[in-house]
Order: sequence, then structure tokens, then C-alpha cells
Amino acid sequence: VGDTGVRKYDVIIVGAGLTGMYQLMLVRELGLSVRVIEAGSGVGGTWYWNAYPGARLDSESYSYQYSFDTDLLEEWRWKEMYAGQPELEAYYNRFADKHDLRRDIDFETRIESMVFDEETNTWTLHSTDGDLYRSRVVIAATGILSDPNFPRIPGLESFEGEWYHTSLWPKDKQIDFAGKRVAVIGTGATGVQVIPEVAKTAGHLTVFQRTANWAVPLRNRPLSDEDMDRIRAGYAEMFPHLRQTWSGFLHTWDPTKSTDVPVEVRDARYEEAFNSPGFVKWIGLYNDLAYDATANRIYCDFLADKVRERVNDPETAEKLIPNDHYFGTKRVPCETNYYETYNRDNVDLVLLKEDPIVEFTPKGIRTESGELEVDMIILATGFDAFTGALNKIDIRGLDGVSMRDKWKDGPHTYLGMQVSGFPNLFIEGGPHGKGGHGNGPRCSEPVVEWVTKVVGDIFTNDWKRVEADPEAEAAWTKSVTDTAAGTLQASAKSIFFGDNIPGKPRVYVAYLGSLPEFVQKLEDARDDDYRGFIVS
Ligand code: NA7
Repeated sequence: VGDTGVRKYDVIIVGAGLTGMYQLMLVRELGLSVRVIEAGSGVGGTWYWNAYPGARLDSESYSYQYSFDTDLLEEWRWKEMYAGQPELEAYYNRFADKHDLRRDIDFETRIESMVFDEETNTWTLHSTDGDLYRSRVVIAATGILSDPNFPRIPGLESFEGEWYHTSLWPKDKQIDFAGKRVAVIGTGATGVQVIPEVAKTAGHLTVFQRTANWAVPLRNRPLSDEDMDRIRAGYAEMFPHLRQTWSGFLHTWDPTKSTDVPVEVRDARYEEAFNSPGFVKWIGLYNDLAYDATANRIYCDFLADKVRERVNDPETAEKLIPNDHYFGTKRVPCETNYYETYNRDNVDLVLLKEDPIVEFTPKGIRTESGELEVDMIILATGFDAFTGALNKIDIRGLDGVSMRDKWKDGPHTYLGMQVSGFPNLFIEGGPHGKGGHGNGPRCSEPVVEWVTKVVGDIFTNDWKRVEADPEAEAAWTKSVTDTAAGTLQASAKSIFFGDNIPGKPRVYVAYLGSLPEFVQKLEDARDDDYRGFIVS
């Protein structure tokens, strides 16, 4: 392809979610030409796409906002302790408008391939509509949970009713469940949010559960003006504090071993946490829950009894209690009336391990035991997380090597930021970074700020290439996978190991160290003359 029609920039950012938007702001401040390419028709990434009823934060709203925009911190009044998707989408739209970001974003444009040219040291990006872009630097702000997972069950195209994936929820029409026979497949963080909402008006709801989850009550509430005054007064302390926590959450592990604490004290702590809002029930407790099977089992028993208290039918309650993994080894969903939903006359639960789905049919879903006719199917089946969005793009680096090939046994990165053989390509929020286990904005802001400094160095010094050194990459990749070995997380199937997706290699893809440690590693590498990178 000749140069005709190629749009050239210094920097191209893929994705206009919360990370891509901040990155756009900072690249602009460097005085470089920049374009953001976004598949959706609006900004907000996760909070644009996941518009299903019940979509909501599990992080406290005020901890999950841009920390640097002091005007917006004063202006924005969070309505709820845990904001719902409409409020979050409104927030990101306000941010985009305030900073006039849209003029540098191409919406409804999806990148399908990108190729590095070794002569000019530039990337050429191809969109599915045939648009061509070229830049020296590409920043993939493509998200950790952005590539929807569809169950590999035949026949969906033959289904004559309505069907939706929660993360591709229609934005142009109101979906009505009233009186309809609805099936929901999936009981992860998304499933437990959407199921109670559907049950409120559906004629009948059948939930298809593959794995029961250790879901805990969210305990959301509206925020009053007084709450907001108090919260705003705390911002100056809260944001620096959150940067020093394990993963950017307001809750943090207690290093005390639960087995060293008197039983009454421990049980009272569990009870208090259970009755409190948010993730305190996960990462605000004793940290031996993360590695000691005996400690974890005691907490599981406590939570199992809570399910039994809430679900009227004892058989249903037992079906909803996990029996194959420890608490916190999969992502812990936060719920509102999830367990009580199974007390409704219009709700049934099907266990897929006992009665697997064989196919979708024109009228509904056929399991081994027979056909269930439904009007609507909702897939709450999650994502090909961490690597899915990048592997969707055909990325060709030096010598035409494909990133998909390089990652066929699992991702290889240096600091989660770069891949050897793919110069000038920076990944924000992919595998091996902190975002997979943390509060999104808190983990993304320092990464965006670090990439901005590197991009500044590239253009100030007129460097041709910055790329990961293969040895540093191998060491980093090994350290990430090694730290997961021996943890309880390693005993479960999860997005953190990729084995929620059939055929995906089981390899640890998140980063288990703390947020400040991770940021320090980034800063040290740059300060130490780009240790672990090859600069030319
Ligand atoms: P999750 O947490 O990956 O949950 C997906 C759910 O869908 C989970 O219950 C899966 O069961 C189930 N699933 C996936 N594929 C199938 C098939 N083929 N058949 C039946 N059931 C299936 O994704 P979510 O969208 O709920 O949450 C994503 C993120 O949102 C989460 O990490 C938070 O950060 C917020 P499984 O457990 O794999 O057996």
C-alpha cells in the first residue's frame, strides 16, 4: 500500500476508555500529534460497553475517578457509594467534553492489524473499514476485560428470540424483560449483577450456572450532600494513600494471621466485614486467606452459612455454595439481593455440570435432559481477559513475527509494558501489569504517566526504537508466573490463569506484587538508563 490515504501521527492510542483518554491528554501536553482509535461510538471503554441492567462498580465511586483533575473532583457529585454504569458513562463523557478530547478520537473504528516497518521505524495500523494510520509510537489502551467470551455451543444463530452478551449490551434501545422467559448463562461478577435485575420483571428466569461463586453483599447506598462534602474534603489525603496500597483500593490486607486471633475476635471481624460495604470482605481481612487453605476454609464455612440463611430452599442453597474452589481464588463478585432472587417463584437454577447445554435451538436451549423454550438468552459469560483484545489484532513486529505466535504459550512481556521484537509499542492494562488485580484508575494513572515520560524521551532524543530486551522479558515473565505458584489462586480455574477460555494455555497473567512496588520497578528501569530495554 502506498502512502495515499495514510494518516500520520507521532502517537496512536488504541482505545478511548479511562486509560486511553488520560493518555491522550498527556501526549497532547508533550506537543505531539496524536490520534485515538476507538471501536465504540462513545468514550468510557468498559463503562461504555457494559450497559446491561445492574452494571455497577465494586470499588467506592470516589476512589475510582481521575485523581489529577481537581476541578472535576470538586464538580462531580457521586450519587451512590458504588456508581452504576449510567453514572460512570456520564462521568467519562463529562471528562471528554471538559478536555475537548473528542476532536482527537476516531470513533466506530476498529483496528484489525498493525505492522512495524523496519526501514522507517513506524507502525502502520489497518482498520476493518480500510483506514490506514501510521505513527512512530503505538499505545495499546485496549483494556483487560474487553474481548467478550462467547460459549462454544452450537446453534446460537438459529435461535429465533432475542439474545445479548452483557458486554455488548444494546445502547440504542431499551431491553424489556416483562413477562418474557429469559435464560442467563454465567454467574460471575456480571451474572450476579444482571440476574436480580432481570428477575424483577421477567415472566420466568432460568439461570445456567457452571461454577458457583463466592459472592458477597455490596451494600450500596446513596451518598448525601454531607457525605460528598466529607469525601471531597478527604481527596487530598485519599489519592496519595491509595497509590501506596496493595492495589489501589480503600481496603487493604491485614497482615495478622487469622489463625493467631481468638476465634471470637475473628468471627466478630468476619461478621462486621460481612455487614459493611464493598471489598472489605475480600481484601480488608487477614491476608492468610490468600495463601492458607485452613484459614480460607474457615471463612468459606462462614460465607456458606450466610448463603444458607438467605436462600429458603436448602437444596438450592447448596447449589449456590462453591464446592470446587477457595474464596478469592476467582474474582469475588459483589451482589445486591442475588441470593434472595432464588427465593422468587419465577426463578430456576440449572447446574451445567449436571445437565450441560448441548445446543441452542430456534426455540431455546437444549440441555442433556431436554429443551427449554425461552424468549431471550443473556450471555454473561465474561471475557478472554488480559490477552484477548491484543490477540484479536494481527500485530506484526520485527521480521514479520506475529504477536499471537509469540504468545501462543502465554504472554511474554517486560514489566507488562513491552514485548521484545515489537518496538515502540506500549501496552497499558494488558497481561503482567497491576491493573488485573486492582482499582482501574489507580493502577492506570501511574502507568500512563510513565509511558508519557518514555514517549517524551523518544521524541526529545529522536530515538528510533525502544523495545524490551529478550532476557529482561524472559526474567520478568518467569517472575510473574513464579509468584503465583503456591498461592491458593493457583488451585482454581480463573481469568488470572486464562483457563476460563477453552484452549487458552493455563499460565498466570496478572501481577501479584503491590501497586507501589510495580510503579517503583517501572521508575527504576527508566532511571537506570532504560534497564531491560534496548534503545536505538
Ligand atoms: P467472569 O467472572 O469470567 O464470569 C463468567 C461466567 O460465565 C462464569 O460464571 C463462567 O463460568 C461462565 N461461563 C463462561 N463460559 C461459559 C460457558 N461456555 N458455558 C457456561 N458458563 C460459562 O466474567 P464476568 O463478566 O462475570 O466478570 C468480568 C469482570 O467484571 C470481573 O473480573 C470484574 O472485574 C468485573 P466458570 O466460572 O468459568 O465456570
